[in-house]
Amino acid sequence: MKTPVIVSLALAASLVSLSASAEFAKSEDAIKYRQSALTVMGTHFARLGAMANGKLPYDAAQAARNAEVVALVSHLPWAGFAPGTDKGRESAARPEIWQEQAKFKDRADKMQTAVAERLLPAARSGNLDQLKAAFGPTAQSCKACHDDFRRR
Ligand code: ASC
Repeated sequence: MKTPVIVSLALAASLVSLSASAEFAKSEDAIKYRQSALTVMGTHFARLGAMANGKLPYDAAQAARNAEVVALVSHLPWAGFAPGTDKGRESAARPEIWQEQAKFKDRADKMQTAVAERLLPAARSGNLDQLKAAFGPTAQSCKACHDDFRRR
């Protein structure tokens, strides 16, 4: 069972890297896109948090599925932060995103690494203690970017 999931994730990731270079017709579309991706990622990440915190019954298969969604979608928002998309729709994005691009990219990379290397294997382990141990550091990688780049 495990190999096909990994293969399909790898295929999906290669499709995602192709689409990451596509442009959006309007700044508003890019902003909607990144907000949607972050909303989907946050929704599935929060379900893992609820399991880790005992607010939702632990279900190993659901935990793995949620982490797979987070892992795939973690690659998507960044294309929506293209130059010129600082305006065009109501957004919590701070101008520093476009002024400090290397730092922003570093934060995004760290989150994707935490998700791929900690959260996903922990969620696939079928072990709640491993999920609990991985959730906090991964949430910290979300927060590190929000602290510097998202309006409060
Ligand atoms: C979530 C979510 C985030 C992060 C962040 C972690 O569940 O939607 O944006 O965790 O709150 O600090």
